[in-house]
Amino acid sequence: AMFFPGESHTFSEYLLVPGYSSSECIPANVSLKTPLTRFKRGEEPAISLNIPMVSAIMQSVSGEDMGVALATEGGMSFIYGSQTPEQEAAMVKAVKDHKAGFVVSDSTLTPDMTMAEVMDLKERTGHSTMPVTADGTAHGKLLGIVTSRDYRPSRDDPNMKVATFMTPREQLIVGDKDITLKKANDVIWDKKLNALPVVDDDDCLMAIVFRKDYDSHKTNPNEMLDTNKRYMVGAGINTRDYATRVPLLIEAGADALCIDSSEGFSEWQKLTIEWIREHYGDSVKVGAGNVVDAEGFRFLADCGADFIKVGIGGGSICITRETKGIGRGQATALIDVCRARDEYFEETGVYVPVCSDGGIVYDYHMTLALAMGADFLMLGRYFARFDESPTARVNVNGQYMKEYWGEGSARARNWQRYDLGGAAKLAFEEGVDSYVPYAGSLKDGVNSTLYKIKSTMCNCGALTIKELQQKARLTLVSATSIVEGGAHDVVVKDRNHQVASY
Ligand code: MZP
Repeated sequence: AMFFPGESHTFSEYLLVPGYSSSECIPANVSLKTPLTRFKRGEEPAISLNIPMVSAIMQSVSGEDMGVALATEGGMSFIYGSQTPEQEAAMVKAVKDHKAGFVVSDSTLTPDMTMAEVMDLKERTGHSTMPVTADGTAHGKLLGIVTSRDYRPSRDDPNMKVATFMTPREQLIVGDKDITLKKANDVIWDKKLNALPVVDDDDCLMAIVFRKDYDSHKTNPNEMLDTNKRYMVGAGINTRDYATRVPLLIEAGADALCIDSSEGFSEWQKLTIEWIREHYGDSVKVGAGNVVDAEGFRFLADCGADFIKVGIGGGSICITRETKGIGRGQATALIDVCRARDEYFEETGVYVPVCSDGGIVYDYHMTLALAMGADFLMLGRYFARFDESPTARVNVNGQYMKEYWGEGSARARNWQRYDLGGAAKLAFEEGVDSYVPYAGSLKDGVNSTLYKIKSTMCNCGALTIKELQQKARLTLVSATSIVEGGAHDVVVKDRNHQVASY
């Protein structure tokens, strides 16, 4: 047998040591843009993400609502493949057909906020819209908000939804434009405007409206939509029925595919990628995985995978390590694979993005994974907690939970993910069925996480993910220093605070 030197470690065993940060290094200046697909030196990737997050290829995570919500924030969902090709294609099409409209900042604003609080919120969430008052300055008091319930089909164009205000106002000033409302509930959306801050006579803001694709962490508002202004969405495939599934998914408009397998260092993946290249050339983008070492990476890179996923056994619902004894600590696997990715780039001039899949428990784990070299992250449990995941919200002992089950559980019966040839069935379980604490809307959760990531990047003196990877200084921590990192030697009053890891 060959023994890998040293132990394999996981994210919780590492910390970042801050580096010098200049006065330019503020969260508002951080870009989280990152490549999704392979590219040659000096060229741009065919697909980039504006935030380094994709949602897991799982029944309990990635359906239509997740697809729309995550694309809105600048990431991408991979619709689950453990359904018929027709069902999966219909979900992809539903995301693609979803009209990119306008949303109202209905989640975080409250009617009694002061202007200072609004500005603070703007800073923390990265929302681009500046509240503007009648005289064009930014002051006043927030009076109310418009919610998404106020959407109505436009009278001019029934395919377009517009915000209608439920509170009657005579005079509304938007930047340098005057808009006069004739009566309550009149449509006041002006298609030419990106943002529509509204004030009443007392210099009080009534509402802040901004485009869905108008957050500052998206460097170019249009980048999250492909040329027809449609949401980007990915889809999972397997190594069995690709000849049937892939054409349907491409026809439905999938932007990227990903072979969903618990173990990717296999000829099955090579055959799948070869089939795609034979039928579609490079026009269809396909990720592969999962692998946990340099050899596995190089194999899939040579097969032509557009991106490569790392991670075996680290998923929150995964019991593969217990049942089969295979896997590797996620941090060590990621560091090893990212080193191989960089060597491959040096050698061939081709950059193959690496996705760290599974095992993220705390928000800071995401920053660690990016610092260790990941280009983006695939998250299951994290997204399962939000309103937009396709599972039921249930009350368990007085606490709201969302259901979350593994693809290798008896409930999902995704035998293709664990397929090693032979009979088409799930021989034994590799995943569990579980609950995760309900965490509200994806928008709020993701924005709070991104702000933490950006703040830590600033502490490391980095304004881009590439810069973070170059500048990050990481240290392994001892078991006792992990204890030191939490609240210790005090009696914590609010126990919830201790478990509120987000
Ligand atoms: P996590 O974000 O919940 O920690 O992990 C999600 C990842 O776990 C998925 O993207 C997938 O790679 C993996 N997964 C999904 N189902 C199972 C299973 O049933 C699994 N064992 O390991």
